[in-house]
Amino acid sequence: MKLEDFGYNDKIEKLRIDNNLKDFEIGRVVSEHKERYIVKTEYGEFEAEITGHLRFSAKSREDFPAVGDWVALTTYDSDFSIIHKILPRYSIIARQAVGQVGEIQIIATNIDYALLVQAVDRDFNINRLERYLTICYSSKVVPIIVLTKTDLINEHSKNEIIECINQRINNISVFAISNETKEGYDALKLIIEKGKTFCMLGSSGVGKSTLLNNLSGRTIMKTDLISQSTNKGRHVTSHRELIVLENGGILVDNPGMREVGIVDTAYGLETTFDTIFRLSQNCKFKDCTHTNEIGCSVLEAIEKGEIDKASYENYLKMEKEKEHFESTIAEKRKKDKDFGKIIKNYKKDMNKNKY
Ligand SMILES: Nc1nc2c(ncn2[C@@H]2O[C@H](COP(=O)(O)OP(=O)(O)OP(=O)(O)O)[C@@H](O)[C@H]2O)c(=O)[nH]1
Ligand SMILES: [Mg+2]
Ligand SMILES: [Zn+2]
Repeated sequence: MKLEDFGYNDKIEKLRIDNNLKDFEIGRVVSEHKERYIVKTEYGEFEAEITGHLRFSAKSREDFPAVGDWVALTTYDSDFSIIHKILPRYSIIARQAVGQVGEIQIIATNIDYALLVQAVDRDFNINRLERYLTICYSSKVVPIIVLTKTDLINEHSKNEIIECINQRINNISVFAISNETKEGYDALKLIIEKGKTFCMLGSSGVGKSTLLNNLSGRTIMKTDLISQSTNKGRHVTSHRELIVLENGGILVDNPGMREVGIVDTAYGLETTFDTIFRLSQNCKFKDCTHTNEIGCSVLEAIEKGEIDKASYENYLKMEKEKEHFESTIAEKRKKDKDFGKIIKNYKKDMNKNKY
């Protein structure tokens, strides 16, 4: 396969030249298993590890390769390779790492479009959808909503869900499909362009892998039912994987997510809740929290029924979460800095004592 088949283009070639990486081979990380990576190059698939230098100079998770990355590597005969450098990413989909306060987890990089997959049966949740949207907007990734399992409900219920989305979310394409009957597939296939990378995000069991298998014409990912009795989200897909589809589109499958903690860079919330942000320009106080202030344009709009109250509440929750995340990160950085100072002073003292 050619690199172009995996999404390589002039922009990435320019990055390679600008970063003086002409002497290396170029490949794309298609999956990751605990610091071992599978990288596809023009010459095939290679298992890869990173150089010691990359590992020791890494300050955070973001400095390690992730699925979707373009990397400069040296390949060896035995299908083995060493990654020397990660090319600059044009988009990063990230969330808060589960159970690690103040840590970021990269879901995938260099993604053009995110398919936000929700099943129309028990999974559909508009608040969660706004959460995914925020992640997309702060990642500079274009969101597309995909509702699955339409075979399980009637036309009326389906339209109700679409109406519910339209009331709270603007300007985003919504596709309703069934992986069973293939209803809606033709329309969805039209947007899966050759050379563009799509990433599927959603809870466990909504049909992401089934969709990927159907679109690829092969059984690449294992799929399974979630236990009906315990409703436990057994993570059927256990790792991320990037796959080239029959029609040339590139699709990343992910394990289902239970928690979607935002790591916002302001832009995400501003775009998802653009009406609230627009109104907040007119609030009497510059630092208005839109919760109890006099002269708050947001609260006035809610009063008049111009903003959906549930959407506003969801916004407040995420805004709080964002602030908490930012203050945790700031605290961490300060601690690291203080610790760095202690080490530096210690070294200084050691040197003083030497002479
Ligand atoms: N009725 C119906 N069942 C579906 C549909 N799509 C998927 N399923 C079933 O739902 C179950 C879960 O599908 P998967 O494709 O494994 O779900 P997933 O989103 O990949 O789940 P994780 O890998 O755990 O994140 C399987 O038993 C599928 O056959 C659909 O459109 N309609
Ligand atoms: Mg899956
Ligand atoms: Zn206000």
